[in-house]
This record gives sequence, structure tokens and C-alpha cells, in this order.
Amino acid sequence: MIRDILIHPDPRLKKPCEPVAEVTAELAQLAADMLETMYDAPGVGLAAPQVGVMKRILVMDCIKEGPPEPMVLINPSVVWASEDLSSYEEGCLSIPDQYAEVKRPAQVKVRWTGLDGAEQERQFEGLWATCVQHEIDHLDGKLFIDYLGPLKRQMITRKMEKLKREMARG
Ligand code: K1U
Ligand code: ZN
Repeated sequence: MIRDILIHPDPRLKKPCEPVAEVTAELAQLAADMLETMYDAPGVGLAAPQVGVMKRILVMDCIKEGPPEPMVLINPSVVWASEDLSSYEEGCLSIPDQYAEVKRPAQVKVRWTGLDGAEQERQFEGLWATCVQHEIDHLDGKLFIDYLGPLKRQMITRKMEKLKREMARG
């Protein structure tokens, strides 16, 4: 099922999420819905608070060509980050049509629980590294615009407020 994606500003996008205590059938359904919603958008990642669920789970697939590589990360945490940074023009499905350069560690090692309940660890680089950090930020109530200066952030927020007013009018 495709779920509605929350648009900034929304208080749920600013709140840290709760850790997942147990991998249940309901959680597996949420992950499946999130992947369907991400591919439909289309996007390369999606975090649970973007669909209004305040749990620490994210999905991503940064493969641009070839067979898809869907990933589901439960309770993810960055256990190592490189000193070298990489800059990427980020977007966000909760901030449509707005893009800005954000600098983040170029490589990160992330530990998480999989849908089978087993702990996993992997080092990411390139778009995967940017995306996993962007999605973990969502779980901590942080948006990519929080890395920008106050003027640029305010300008984007005003555009989103206008978009939401227009969407509400139909
Ligand atoms: O979390 C999100 O809002 C999803 C976001 C993830 C992301 C994109 C770029 C850099 C970091 C994180 C998106 O997927 S925005 C859409 C997008 O980038 C894209 C859409 C279609 C094809 C390829 C990329
Ligand atoms: Zn986002």
C-alpha cells in the first residue's frame, strides 16, 4: 500500500523516533509499504516518520540502473564515519522540488537490525552513504535544510507552507 508522505513543516518531521523493540509482521508490512511508497514517489530512500510512523526504520535503494537492491534498516546507527567529506545536491520527498548542497562524511559504517532480526553491518559510500545519513537524520528529527543558513532554510520553509496551503485548497 502506498502511504501519504508528510510535507515539511510538520511537527512529526522534527521529533526523534522511538527504537523498534521487536520485529513483527506489522513492522514487515510497514517496510513493504515504505518501499512501495519510495519507488512510487520516486525516491532513493524513505524514513518511517515521513509516513507519520515514529519508529526507527528506514528503507533505501540507490541503484540507478539494473536490478533493484531494496534495503530495510531497523534501529540503524553510524558506528564509524570517514574524516573526508563529500558534497551532494540533496532533495527530500518531504520538501518537494527543493535541492541544496550538503556536506557529509564520504563513507560511513552503519549497524542495524534486519527484518530477520539479525544484526548487520556495512560500509557505504557514494550516494548510498549520503542517503543513509539523510535517512538516519530523519529518524533523529533532522532535515537536510537544517544544514543550511537560516535565510535559505526560511525561504524553503515559506515555499513549503505555500505549497501546503495550495494542496489543502485542492
Ligand atoms: O528521504 C527522502 O526524502 C528521500 C530522498 C533521499 C535522498 C536523496 C538525495 C540525497 C540524499 C537523500 C530522495 O529520494 S529525493 C529524490 C531523489 O533523490 C531521486 C529520485 C529519483 C531518482 C533518483 C533520485
Ligand atoms: Zn528526506
